[in-house]
Amino acid sequence: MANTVSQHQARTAHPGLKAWVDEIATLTQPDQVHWCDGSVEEQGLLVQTLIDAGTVEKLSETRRPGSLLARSDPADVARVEDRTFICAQREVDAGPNNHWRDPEEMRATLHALFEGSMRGRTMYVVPFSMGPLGSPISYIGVQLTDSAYVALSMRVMTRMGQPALDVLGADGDFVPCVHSVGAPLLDGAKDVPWPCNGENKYIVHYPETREIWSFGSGYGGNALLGKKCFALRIASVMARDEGWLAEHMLILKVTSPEGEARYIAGAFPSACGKTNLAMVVPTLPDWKVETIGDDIAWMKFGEDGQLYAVNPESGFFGVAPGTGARTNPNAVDMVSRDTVFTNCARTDDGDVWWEGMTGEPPAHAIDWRGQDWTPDSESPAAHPNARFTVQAARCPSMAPEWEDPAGVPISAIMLGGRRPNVIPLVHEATDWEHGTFMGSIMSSETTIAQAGEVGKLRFDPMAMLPFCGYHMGDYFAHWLTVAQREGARMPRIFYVNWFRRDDDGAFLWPGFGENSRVLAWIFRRITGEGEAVQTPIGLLPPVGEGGIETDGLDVSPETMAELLAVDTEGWLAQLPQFREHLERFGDKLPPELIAQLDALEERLRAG
Ligand code: GTP
Ligand code: SPV
Ligand code: MN
Repeated sequence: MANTVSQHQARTAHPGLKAWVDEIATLTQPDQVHWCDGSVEEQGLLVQTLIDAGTVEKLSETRRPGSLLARSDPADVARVEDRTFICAQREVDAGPNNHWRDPEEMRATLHALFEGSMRGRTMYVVPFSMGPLGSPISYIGVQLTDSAYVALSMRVMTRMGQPALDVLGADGDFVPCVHSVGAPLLDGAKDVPWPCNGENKYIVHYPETREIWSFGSGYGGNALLGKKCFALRIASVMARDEGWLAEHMLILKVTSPEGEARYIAGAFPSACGKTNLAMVVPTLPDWKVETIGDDIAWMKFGEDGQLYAVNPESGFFGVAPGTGARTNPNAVDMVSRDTVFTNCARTDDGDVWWEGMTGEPPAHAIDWRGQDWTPDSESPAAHPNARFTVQAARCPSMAPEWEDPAGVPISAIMLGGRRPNVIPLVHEATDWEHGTFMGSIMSSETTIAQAGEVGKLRFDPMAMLPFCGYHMGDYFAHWLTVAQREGARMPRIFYVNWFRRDDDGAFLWPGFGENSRVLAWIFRRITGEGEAVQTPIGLLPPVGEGGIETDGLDVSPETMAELLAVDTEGWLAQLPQFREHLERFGDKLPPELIAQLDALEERLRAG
């Protein structure tokens, strides 16, 4: 095996890239260096390496062809926001939304950690394109990693390998991303199935030099550095500097019964429904929804003044629990083969299982920790942040144009989060500035996608709180500024909430496929046919005629009225929190947002 690996040669004429790879190899001292070409042979090699190491096991070829199951270390199951740093030169540029460390001090800390950190391992050189290869909206990154699991995942999640090196050419720019699981194998020590460094995790970004260094974790956004680290934290800084938007948004295409199509983006925090909505199967007859992306949108202005979006990723790293035939049949089909599952349970017939996959749990399974599990067990079979990793091309609802290098024109942006009360099912901003304000006061209950307490309400502006690579006050200003551009035709902004609950904690709105009813109303608003009523908080669908289509919907008229009511008392009670939240951003808070808050208060008090 070692020989096969070392046979790979760098097929790049980029002196800067070669010098950097040499420099990092000298620092981290891997046994060998493997330049990833993205070939099928290489995929086979990575899979075999992972099987030999016990990191993954093959699932049944009849039940789940071409698929693998990985079990992570229980200390490495989600993003670690308290170990994520933005090391801008000046603390004020990182803002109160980020953990800041002095870049020089951080470089010294990391240098010590990375020194020799890849001993006994292979360093994979993973060139990748975020966005369609060669698109004017795309960028190149190169990740160095000592994890074969990460290299294999990057192959799914990005356009990885020789084609990315070809785009880079001899002198192109790339974002350097250095990753180590932080578990060197000294003197032939035996490896563990999921090497990581539970005590010493660092997810570090240098925004000015556009560099990423990640240490100690092999899981998801901590380790697949093209995703949150590059495509959001670093890209948000690039977008600010260059006049575009890098956002934590799904992108979908809606086609009406008349055959007209529109593209809509949606910013919901982690584990708040982006993947599900991006692949939704409408319950409304004759409406069609197709998928462009499920997590990240890069949007640049076209000559016509519209924002054109690409999905920078080429795969899905989706939440497994809750994914079932009723909630997301497209995803069920998509993961039926050629998928890497992480922290799901394994059934006795060599398949995977998770809570919400089927109505009936298996009588016995091996849980995500590798232990016997039965429906009587106290803990879930799959970790709540268990994920599937699969190529986007496997998704039956992909829109044919999902890889169009020109991107797709965005007509509307949805904002949303988990709010058990106050926030109605949907309301529309009166204009871009009002919509920016809505985004700035977004809040949501925390989920299992990040380490920490679950179900705690926190402000998460534009779903970017953990992902904005600079001061959020500057980020709000950037949203306001892009709309000032000559000839800009900004998307309309809508705030949705699928997560209202009754007094017993049950969801008031059935969600999933029924969300198509809200998409249809948004569509009609964009095309100018839809009705809305002006309220103190914005534009709402009329209850009944002309509003949300309720034919065939199993929700009582009373509940619909509750979902679409303006809870004036509830909003008034939140105003002091909104103010306190916005004031955190100090001098950098655009005055327009305080003016919006004052105006909202005035309208609410006027009734
Ligand atoms: P990240 O990948 O972490 O960014 O998450 P995401 O925003 O893509 O969330 P995803 O679609 O994976 O959904 C996360 C959880 O929310 C799953 O358990 C879903 O079952 C649940 N969910 C998604 N859509 C709805 C909905 O319309 N209603 C309800 N009640 N739950 C939903
Ligand atoms: C999220 O947490 O928003 C995710 C999962 O999409 S991760 O890739 O781990 O960031
Ligand atoms: Mn996400």
